[in-house]
Amino acid sequence: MTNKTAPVAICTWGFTKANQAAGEALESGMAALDAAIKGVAVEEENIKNTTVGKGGAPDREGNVTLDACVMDSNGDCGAVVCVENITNVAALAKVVMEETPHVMLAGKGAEELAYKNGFQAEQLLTDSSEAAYREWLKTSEYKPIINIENHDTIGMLCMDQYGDIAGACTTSGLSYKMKGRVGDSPIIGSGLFVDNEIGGAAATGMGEEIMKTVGSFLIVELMRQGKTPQEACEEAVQRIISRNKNFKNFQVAYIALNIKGETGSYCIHPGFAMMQYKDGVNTRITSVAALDS
Ligand code: SD4
Repeated sequence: MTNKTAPVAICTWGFTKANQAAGEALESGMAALDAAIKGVAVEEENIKNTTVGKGGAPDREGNVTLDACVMDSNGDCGAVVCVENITNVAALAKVVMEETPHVMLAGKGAEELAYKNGFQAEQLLTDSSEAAYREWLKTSEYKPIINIENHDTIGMLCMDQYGDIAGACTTSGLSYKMKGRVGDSPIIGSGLFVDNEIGGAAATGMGEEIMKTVGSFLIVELMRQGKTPQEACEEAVQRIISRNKNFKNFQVAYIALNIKGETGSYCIHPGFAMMQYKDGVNTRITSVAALDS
């Protein structure tokens, strides 16, 4: 049975090409999870994106470590954290989901699984991210900065022609993070959550704050209670704001999609946008921000 509103793809930030790739894949009949992985791969391979995949900013010791997760419409999920030398970590998260009895693999274990499954080792630190890192080393000032400078994680939700929803989320995390630091993006329920009977949500921004409120799971549960994707995203952001006097010092942004194909997004600071592919049209939607009002 074909869903009337499908296919739909949404993703964090203004990743036009990534969302278009997912939308077109869905139009051609690809399943939601594969389309989401294909879409986010565009940014994983984009060396100009310094917070995802190849070209991602390193940790404070100069190593690029990537985090990703995927969640399928049947509730299965997979995740990898702190992975070096592999670009397409969302695809690797799917391998964890399908080929292992586990949900999450870290570091070397995840990397070895990648090689066993045909992934190639790649140098993730590009000349320009190394140059930026060397510049950063001069002050070594660690200050997670709002919006533009170091947030560009891609979280994507897709609804395929059958109305099934799945998602992927992939990142290099915060620039110049502590060695071993893992944020929300690969944590099921925080950076991404999907319930095929309700919808899905994905997050970007300050992972520590998203994790404390299990943001994406919260949004799906709020939709279960009858909230629209927009209302659910707003309530999840307000939850963080109401618990954190410091909220003006960081960005958190959410996107959500429900089974009707309705979408929503909301953030703390202005400057966040969601891409939406719907009815064959890929649109950039500037998100309303809590600090707009
Ligand atoms: C993290 N949420 O690791 C990620 C960072 C992010 O765009 O969204 N960057 O905390």
